Formats: sequence, structure tokens, C-alpha cells
Amino acid sequence: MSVPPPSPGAERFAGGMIVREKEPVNLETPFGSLDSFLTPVERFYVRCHHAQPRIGKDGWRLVIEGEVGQPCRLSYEELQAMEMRTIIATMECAGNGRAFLTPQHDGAQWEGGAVGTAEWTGVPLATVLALARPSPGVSEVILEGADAGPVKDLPKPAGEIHYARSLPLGKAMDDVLLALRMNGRELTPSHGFPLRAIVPGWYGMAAVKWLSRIVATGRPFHGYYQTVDYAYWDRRSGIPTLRPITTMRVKAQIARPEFAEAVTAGQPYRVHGAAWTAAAEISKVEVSTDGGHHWEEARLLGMPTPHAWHLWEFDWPVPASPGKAVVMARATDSSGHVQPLAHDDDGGSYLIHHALPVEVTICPEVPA
Ligand SMILES: Nc1nc2c(c(=O)[nH]1)N[C@H]1C(S)=C(S)[C@@H](COP(=O)(O)O)O[C@H]1N2
Ligand SMILES: [Mo]
Repeated sequence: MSVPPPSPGAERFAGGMIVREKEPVNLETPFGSLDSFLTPVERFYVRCHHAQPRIGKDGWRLVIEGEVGQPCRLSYEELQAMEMRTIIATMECAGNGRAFLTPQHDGAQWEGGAVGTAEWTGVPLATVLALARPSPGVSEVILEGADAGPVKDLPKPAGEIHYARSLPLGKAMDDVLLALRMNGRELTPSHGFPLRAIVPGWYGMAAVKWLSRIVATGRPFHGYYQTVDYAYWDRRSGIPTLRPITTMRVKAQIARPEFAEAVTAGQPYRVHGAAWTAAAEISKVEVSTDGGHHWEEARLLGMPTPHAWHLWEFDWPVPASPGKAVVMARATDSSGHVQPLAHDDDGGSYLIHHALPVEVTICPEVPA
């Protein structure tokens, strides 16, 4: 079985983050260091398509317009005065795990660290939309960030465009949060200060940062970031049709052992990681230490948290004889989705959630 490639030429930042790109800044969490349910802000991955905009609280406004009865402009203070909610949500970049695809795909070569879990505090999008009174025909809301720049892939619009994604009105009114705080602190500039969307159960591309404008519309939005980029081929009676990426797929990721890690023969080893899904909850995680021939159930740690990952562990009695072993994990969720063993190429360089083989070396026990 093949071992996925190590990070080619990846440099490490102070703070232990892996630098995938310097400008715009793209930072990956070393997933092997997973040791807590909530990801500290300094260890939370950063994904940016354009240069980070510099925004001060004072001049910034959130504009709500389009097909609405009452267009609005809200200041930071006005938002802060509104009733807030706090939720915990896991956010995974739709390209997380891209480095493990063969052949190699273009785009940031994320290994397993473009995912994290945080506590988000803010105003429900439904509250803000209610102020603007969307017209009866509205079917989607477009969220636009303050960041802009040229885009790479064809077909592409002329000049610079803002990062923007739409949400169906039903999702927007349901559980989307406009977050001002992350893990109890004001958002940092790289995570979207002053305001970002959090879209529970969806991949990270929907969580628009530096949110500055919401446009209500009665027509389907076919923006760059949900057609040319962040889309996948869905099959309708076998015929591929392009659809925007939305919900996260069921996935268990192994934090330890890491690829090519040395484990000690004849000693117990704690295999551990996290598993997440857009469904209600993870119902089980199974681990194989023989490359997928036999599977055993791992222990889920603590109670499930809606829309957040579930940490898990498995006690592996490492064989007494030195050699190689291939460790794998796969999750099943409460909707019955089982993590696949191979990548679905209709997802292109996204939706990477197949169980990865982690080859380790079993080293002889050092005599005392
Ligand atoms: N305005 C804006 N919002 C954005 C992006 C962006 O480039 N610009 N990147 C998106 C993507 S692809 C992801 S995965 C998440 C990453 O959020 P984070 O940097 O806080 O981890 O933000 C999303 N929101
Ligand atoms: Mo992403």
C-alpha cells in the first residue's frame, strides 16, 4: 500500500503552523498535534483566496440589500447590541486532504490539517435578514466578503472580484450564524474580523469572512466560488451535473500515528483522532491495523456535540515482531453514511474523505 507524500518543501511558521502559501496567507494545523476538542485560535487553519483586507470597526458596515423591503446598513456596535448565540462547529476546507490524491491535483497541498473546531458567538443570520424583510420571491442570499482580487481558473470574470457564496434561504434562516467572536475572543483579522458567517454542517468555503454585504435574490446565483471553484459533479440518471459544494462528508482522521511514525514492538499504542459529519452525529469509528482487512471499534470520547467533531481513541497492542503495519480509520454516521475507501473523482480536488492508509514502522523494543 502506498504511503501518502510528506509535505514537499513545507516551511513551519513560529507557532508550529505549516505554511502552504505566504501571500495570500494559507496556514495548516499540524493535525498530529491534536490534543483538545476546541482548536486554539492560533492553531486554527487559515484559508484565504485574496490578500487579507484591513478593516477597522468604525468605518465598517454590514449592508443588507437586493430584493428586500427595507435595505439596511448595520454598524459593529449595532450588531453587538443584538441578541447573540454561541455554537460549537467544526469547519473543514473542502480541499482538506488534497495532498493525498494521486495523481496530484492543483491547489493548496493540504494534508489533514485544514480542519478545526471552535466556539462561535454572534447574531443569527435570520435576525439580520428579518430586519431587511426579504421579498416573497427570495430564494437565496449572497454573502460577500470585503476581500477582492483576480482569479485564476477559466472561465473567469474580468478584473478583480470579491469572495462571495450564496446560501439557499432555508439554510440562511435556519442555523447560520454571523460570528463576531471565536473561542470567546473578538475574531482575529485572518479569521474574518469584524464579522464572518458560520454555516453549520457545510464545508468552510461557505463561511464567508470579512462579511460586508448580503444580497437577497430570487434567481439562482452562479458565482465563481460555487461553479468554477468549489463545485463537484453530481450524477443525475448517470449524467454529470455541476453543483456547488455544500455539506461535509463523513470522515475520520487519524492524528497519531503519523505517516512513517516509528512505534515500539510489543507495547500498547494509543491510536487517536477526530471524526465529523454533516449528519446528526458520528455513530461509530472503526480502526484497522492491518491495511483494512480487519476492523475494530474505537472508543468515542465524551458526548456528541451537534455540528462538531467527535474525538476518538483506540488501544492498539502493537505486534511483538518488528516490521511494517498499515493503520486506517473509518467513520459511520447516524444517517448510515460510511466513509469510503477510495476518492470519488467526481469530486475533483474536493470532498476528499476516503480512509487513508497510514504506514508505520514497528521498531524493536529497546532493552531496559
Ligand atoms: N471572504 C472570504 N471568506 C472566506 C474565504 C476567503 O478567501 N475569503 N475562504 C473560505 C474558505 S475556502 C474556507 S475553508 C474558510 C476558512 O476559514 P479560516 O481561514 O478561518 O479557517 O473561509 C472561507 N471564507
Ligand atoms: Mo476552503
